Amino acid sequence: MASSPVDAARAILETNWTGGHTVPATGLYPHQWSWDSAFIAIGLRRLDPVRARTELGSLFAAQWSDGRLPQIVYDPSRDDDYAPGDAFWRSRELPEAGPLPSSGLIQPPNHAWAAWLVHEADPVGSEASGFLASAYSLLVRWHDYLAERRRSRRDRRLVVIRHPWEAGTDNSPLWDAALARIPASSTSIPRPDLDHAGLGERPGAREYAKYYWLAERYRAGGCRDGGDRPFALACPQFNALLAVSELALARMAEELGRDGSEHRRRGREIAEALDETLWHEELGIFTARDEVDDELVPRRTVNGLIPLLLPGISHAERLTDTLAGPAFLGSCRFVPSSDASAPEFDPALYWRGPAWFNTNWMLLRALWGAGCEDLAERLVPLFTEVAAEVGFPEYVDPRDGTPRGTRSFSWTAALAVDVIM
Ligand code: 2M8
Repeated sequence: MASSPVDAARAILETNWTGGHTVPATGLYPHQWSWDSAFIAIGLRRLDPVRARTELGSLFAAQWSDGRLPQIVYDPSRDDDYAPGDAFWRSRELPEAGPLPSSGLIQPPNHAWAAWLVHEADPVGSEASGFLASAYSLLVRWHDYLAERRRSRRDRRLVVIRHPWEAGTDNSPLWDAALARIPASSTSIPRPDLDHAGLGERPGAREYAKYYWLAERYRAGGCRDGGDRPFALACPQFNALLAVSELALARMAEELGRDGSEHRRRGREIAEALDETLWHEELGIFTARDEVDDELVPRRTVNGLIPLLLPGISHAERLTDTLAGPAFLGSCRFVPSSDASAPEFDPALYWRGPAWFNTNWMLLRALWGAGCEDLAERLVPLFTEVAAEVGFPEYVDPRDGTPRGTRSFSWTAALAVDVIM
C-alpha cells in the first residue's frame, strides 16, 4: 500500500535528521541552515515536539556573543561538500563568534515565531524543559543584534541585509541592480551544489563571483557591522518576519509572566515603517529599498507579499489584489517567487520564478488569517497533494507543479505535515 503523504514526509524528516538537527537536504545542503530549521521545527512540532525543541536548540547553541544567529552551522565532517564552508569563514578565529563553526552571515528572523508555535504545541513539556525561558532570552538578544547592528540608515525602524544569501531568496530580481555595482571575486569558486541540481536551476558563475566578493569583504572586516556597506537593502520579507517574530516574543514574554508591550510596540513600528518606506504605490506591492542609492527596487516579488502576515498591515486589500493578479496567482497555479508577467521570470530558476513551499505556506497562513478563504484554498493542494506526488522538491514550476531543484527537501516535508495535520 502506498504510504500517506504524512508518512512520506515523516520518512524524509527521519533521513535528513542527524541526531541534533535536520539538514535541508542530504547532498546539496549537508549542514544546518538558520531559517530552514525554524520552518522544519514548525512541522516537527506536529510529529514530535521534543525533537522540534532540539532542532531550534541546536541552532540557538551556535549564537554569537553579539547575539547573531548564523546563516549556517557547519558540520565539520562535511566541509568539502558545500561551499563556502567552515574553512572559508574561519569563524572560530573571530572574538564574537559562537562556540560552533558557522557562517558570519544571517538569515530571515522567523525563529521567535517558530519558537512560539513549538511552545504552543506542548506548553507543559516546553516549560518543564526550560525551553520557553531560555529561547526567549536568547531570541531577545538576536533581535537586539538586528536592531542595533543592522539598523537601516534610512529608516531606523527597519533592518538591512548585507548579502543576497541573508535574504533567503538569493538570486531574486530584487538584488540585480545592487549586485550590478559589485565587482566579481577573483577567487576560484568551488560549486559542489551543481552535482545535486540542474545548471538552469541554480545561480550562475557570475552571481557566485559577486556573492563571494561580498562574503570575502564581510569576512575581511571580521564580520563586524560598522563601516561602509557596499550592499545594504531593507527587504520586505525579512522585516515582516522580524515584526511577526516581535509579536511572538510578546506572547512568550506574557506566558513567562513578563511585560510584552515593548515587543508589541516594536512589531507595530516595523509595520508602520514597511508602509512608509517600502511600499511601491505604482506596483501595488512592498519592495526592497536599496540604501546605497536610496531607491525602491521596482520589482514585484513574493518577498513583497509576505507583509500580509501582519494583522492590520496597510494596503492589505491592494496587496491581495496584486497576489490574485497577473503577476502571481492570475497566471500561475501557485505563488511564484517573482512576477510571472515580467521579462526576467524563469519558472525553473531558483528564486526567479519557481513556487517555494515556505513562501506559499506563509501566504496560506496570511490568507487564512485575513479570511480570504477562496485564495487560500487554491494554495492548499500544493501541500496536501503536489508535494508528495513529486517527491517533496525544493521548489516547483508555479504554473503546473513540475518539481525543480533538489528532492526530499526538509522544509517542504515539514510544512506539508503542518498543513495536513
Ligand atoms: C538556499 O541558499 C543557500 C545559501 O544560503 C544556497 O543556495 O547554497 C536558499 O534557498 C536559502 O533560502 C535556504 O535557506 C538554503 C538552504 O535550504 O538554500
